[in-house]
Amino acid sequence: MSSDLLTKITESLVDGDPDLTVAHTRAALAAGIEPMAIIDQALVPGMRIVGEKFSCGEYFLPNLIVSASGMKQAMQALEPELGRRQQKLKSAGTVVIGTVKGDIHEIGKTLVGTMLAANGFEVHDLGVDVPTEKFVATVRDTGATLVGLSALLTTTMNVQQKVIEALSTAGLRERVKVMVGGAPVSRKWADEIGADGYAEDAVGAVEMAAQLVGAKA
Ligand code: B12
Repeated sequence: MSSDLLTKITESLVDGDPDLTVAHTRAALAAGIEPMAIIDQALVPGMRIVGEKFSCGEYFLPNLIVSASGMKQAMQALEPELGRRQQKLKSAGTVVIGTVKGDIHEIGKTLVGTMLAANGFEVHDLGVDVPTEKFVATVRDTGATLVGLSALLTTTMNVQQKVIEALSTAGLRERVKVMVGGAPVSRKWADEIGADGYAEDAVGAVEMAAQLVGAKA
């Protein structure tokens, strides 16, 4: 019975039906399944499948967006119960993410943030047009070990470099890895500006994040 419900949650997430994912999630809670079990045994495996389908070309961006939204809504449904039980998500690491100053493109950055959260990272999404000092202050305040910088314009790519320099100036560069991305960004650019990692898409970003945080531990 409970494994049936967990399977239904996973399937609806993979099929891209957020309403059904939320409905099954609520049914699972009502059936007495622990919120952490729903996350670990249904939602996270579902997002993993979606990521694999995207990587092999079976799924496309819209699939990723809908499933990520299903995951997000299900997590929102679970949050009060998690709080009540004082269960904490086992964090894979703390990440600060945002689109750099001068750039208001948010879709890709938000997708990366959502996928990171779906994969167990504690994500502080600063939004778009984020001042360099805000990245630095949030890294300092949250103790984040990873920062993700998004830039969609050739004219704002250089701001990624400015953030890296500002982190160094603030004495934080030793303890924080920097991952960059966005349509005009490349691995070559990442190397040039001294970033630790680059990923082409949200699935790659999760892999890169796990690698970078693992490398830090
Ligand atoms: C939607 C869009 C907009 C929307 C943004 C709405 C929003 N809420 O985000 C609006 C209409 C506001 C907009 C405005 C502008 N835009 Co625009 N926009 C786009 C468009 C069509 C799609 C971007 C998008 O959302 N893609 C879908 C997401 C999922 O993909 P993504 O952002 O690339 O993100 C993925 C990866 O890059 C990566 N990634 C992204 N961030 C990060 C971060 C990390 C850490 C990692 C690891 C990975 C990662 O993972 C993501 C998920 O797979 C692109 C075209 C394009 N091909 O990119 C132009 C585009 C980016 N825009 C462009 C331009 C010129 C502008 C404007 C200057 C237009 C104008 N004259 O006003 C303004 C800029 C305003 C500003 N100051 O930022 C140009 C940029 C050209 C250039 N080389 O600089 C593009 C390429 C269009 C073009 N071909 O000319 N835009």
